[in-house]
Amino acid sequence: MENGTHFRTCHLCEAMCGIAIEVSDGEIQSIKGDDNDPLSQGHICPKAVALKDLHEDPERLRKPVRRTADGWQEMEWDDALDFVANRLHRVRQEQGRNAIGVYLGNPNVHNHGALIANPSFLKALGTQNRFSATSNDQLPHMLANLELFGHQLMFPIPDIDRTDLFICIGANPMASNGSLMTVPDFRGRLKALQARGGQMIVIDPRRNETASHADAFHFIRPGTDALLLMAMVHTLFEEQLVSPGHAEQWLKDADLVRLAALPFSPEAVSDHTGIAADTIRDLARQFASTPKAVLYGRMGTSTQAHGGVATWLIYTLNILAGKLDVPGGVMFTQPAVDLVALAAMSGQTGHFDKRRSRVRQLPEFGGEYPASTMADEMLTPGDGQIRAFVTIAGNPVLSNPDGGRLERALADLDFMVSVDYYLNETTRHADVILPPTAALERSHYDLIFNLFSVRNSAKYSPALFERSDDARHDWEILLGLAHRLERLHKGGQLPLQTELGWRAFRQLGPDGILDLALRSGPYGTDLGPLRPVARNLADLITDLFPSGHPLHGLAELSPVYRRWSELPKGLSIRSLKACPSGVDLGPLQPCLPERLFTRDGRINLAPRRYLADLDRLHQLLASPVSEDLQLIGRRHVRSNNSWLHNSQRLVKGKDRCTLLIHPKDASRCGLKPGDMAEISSAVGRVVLPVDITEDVMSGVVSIPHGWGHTREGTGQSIAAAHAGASINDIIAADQVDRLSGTSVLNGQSVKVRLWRAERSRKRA
Ligand SMILES: Nc1nc2c(c(=O)[nH]1)N[C@H]1C(S)=C(S)[C@@H](COP(=O)(O)OP(=O)(O)OC[C@H]3O[C@@H](n4cnc5c(=O)[nH]c(N)nc54)[C@H](O)[C@@H]3O)O[C@H]1N2
Ligand SMILES: Nc1nc2c(c(=O)[nH]1)N[C@H]1C(S)=C(S)[C@@H](COP(=O)(O)OP(=O)(O)OC[C@H]3O[C@@H](n4cnc5c(=O)[nH]c(N)nc54)[C@H](O)[C@@H]3O)O[C@H]1N2
Ligand code: SF4
Ligand SMILES: [Mo]
Repeated sequence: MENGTHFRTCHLCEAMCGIAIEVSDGEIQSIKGDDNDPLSQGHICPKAVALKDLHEDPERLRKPVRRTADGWQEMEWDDALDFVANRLHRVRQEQGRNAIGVYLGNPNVHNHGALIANPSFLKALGTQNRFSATSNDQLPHMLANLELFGHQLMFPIPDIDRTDLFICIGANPMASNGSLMTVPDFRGRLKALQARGGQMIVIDPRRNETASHADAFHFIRPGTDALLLMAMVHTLFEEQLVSPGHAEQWLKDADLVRLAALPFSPEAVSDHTGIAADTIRDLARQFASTPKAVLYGRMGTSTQAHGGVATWLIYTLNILAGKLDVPGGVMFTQPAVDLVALAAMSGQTGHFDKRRSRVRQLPEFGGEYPASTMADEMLTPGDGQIRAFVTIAGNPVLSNPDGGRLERALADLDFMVSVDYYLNETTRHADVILPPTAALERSHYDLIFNLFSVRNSAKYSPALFERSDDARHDWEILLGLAHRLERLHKGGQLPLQTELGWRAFRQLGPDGILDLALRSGPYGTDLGPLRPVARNLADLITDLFPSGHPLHGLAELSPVYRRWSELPKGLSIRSLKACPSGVDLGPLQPCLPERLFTRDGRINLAPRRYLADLDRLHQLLASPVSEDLQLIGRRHVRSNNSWLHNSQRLVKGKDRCTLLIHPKDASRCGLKPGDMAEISSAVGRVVLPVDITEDVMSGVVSIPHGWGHTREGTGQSIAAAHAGASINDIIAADQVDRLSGTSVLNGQSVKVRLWRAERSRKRA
């Protein structure tokens, strides 16, 4: 490791901030924002500095460990991989392939090695019991992409740098730094927006960190967004404000949307949403009459009982008001590794509800079942019951609804393996933990977040620290397991051609494949005489990917592809290495209709699935407004899901895992400042300090997720000293958005009361 400044991308959240890491004597001296990064221009948040803690954390696992009667025992890599492959193979032989379940957590998408290796591993597992964080997150967006644009990866992204009106509903980019909107320095971009006379409006059950910078803010009752959005659609039609602009020529069935919205007048939805009818009309008018405007929704509108319909309506409003595919509206990215085009070329634009889960009959999305039903599949006997489980970079005990039940299910398995470098609430149930290298020991390229970026750019970061001989990357672990499994399935031997493929894959590694993808992508370099060689190589390795995997398209791509012929050329790993702060590839560009993947080349505004789900919305409108307290989540800029709490500098200070409650509700529940509250639901209860505040809507309480480091036998002492409680211990897993299968993480009913032990302690 050389002394000096190393430039790379922070991989912790979606913002892709450029960082400058000062190293001397093999140690990190400082981590600062990289002013030359074309996207983030020097911005970072407090988490970036914690990359040092993560790297140096003595509690981070560095070698495989196996659970024994005398505790965890270290293993050599080959032994560990053989052992795991044999155990998984045995389960498959004895109980069938679906007896193995697998869960992929969020950090996989921040890791190009894992992204490239996972499909081969999943193929080798061969199970239909696949789960991921998607169904606790962005599934409704992917479904809307698929239904409206014909491709699950066609995410419309707010063109925030050129818009004049940013309506933010159910998102908190000031804390999250943006999601499905890679937007480093949201604050700075917002200031610029406001400086050019633009406005931001926030709609949320909590006056969140983003709201405090807004020009207008409206409370909304959790789970009622679809009603509000319907009323906005209603108003657009009623007041002849529908004006799709250049998208009009590809639209169909707008009239069905008009009819669907008829019963949802602003007056009709006002009580339920908690927003005055006049305010709703004004919102619709302001949105329609501002030429450059964006309506943006995220976790709050997606992970709730009507997440599917709410997300569809957000898309629909943008389209009806003429904000799609125009500067200042919602636009599509053109990343250097064009996963959209690659996937389309290999025939994989996505699918939904091709089959249903065994126990609850929930729909698959992209080959995954809703994570809310993971425990059911483990605990319910019968053919296809999950008896062995694999987690890769996930902590579902804390991140999944009803973590308590999932925990019991994990404890009851025949075998479990986790690819993870922490012994945490989930991995403590594993028989073997396989820890990968830490982020700074591997190269980095954002395959996914460039799809969401508010501006096109590209950046490659080589590994900063050399890994030890005894360390394995995620991709090596996954390929190691996949190769062993494939051999075992075939009775020990694979055909020569396949073995050659494996060797080529390992030799190329994710960086070799990335290089091919960059060179053959929109900003690549024509390979010239190397093209046939690359094609053979790509053909060889693509055998190892499932059919329909984006990499199958690799050999067909070309930087001189018609649509791309205008773009600047020359990207490869080598050329990117010469620009360690990254290269700017310009603002988002209109790309429709070429980039539409629907069969008829049009945008169907009223897909059957959404219309069929409107019965539930009518029922919501017809039922009385709930008197129960509604639970919502929250995020804090110094935390990241469940796994950064072992960094002292991030957890220090005021307790952040608290219950936010409105003064009226607090007094109704007999709570005063300084009290502890017991929050309970049908599935569990947690106890937390109360934070009484008018920033949360009356009738709503808020708890952040990712806490609850109270479980025995974990290996994160700092996290355990700042344990908090897990919101997912009281979120029921049987509540999903019935349309999409997405977990209802926001808007479940809970009961709150003074915690009795606290009461008695005070009396004493
Ligand atoms: N109630 C509620 N629940 C939620 C949410 C919410 O808002 N409210 N949010 C949901 C969302 S959006 C998400 S994305 C999920 C996240 O849920 P998960 O992905 O299940 O959980 P994380 O907390 O991100 O845990 C990541 C795990 O990966 C490990 N890890 C970190 N980096 C690496 C790596 O490079 N390689 C490997 N192999 N392991 C690594 C960490 O040690 C940790 O164990 O939580 C969801 N759960
Ligand atoms: N600091 C930090 N950054 C992160 C993460 C993190 O854990 N910490 N996680 C990353 C991940 S994995 C993701 S997916 C993103 C998420 O990014 P965001 O979606 O921006 O983050 P959240 O804080 O979950 O914002 C959800 C908002 O919805 C509101 N809300 C809850 N229920 C409702 C409702 O029914 N209707 C409406 N309108 N609003 C509602 C909440 O009050 C909250 O303000 O953040 C990413 N960035
Ligand atoms: S916002 Fe913070 S955590 Fe996210 S990429 Fe930037 S520095 Fe990293
Ligand atoms: Mo997420």
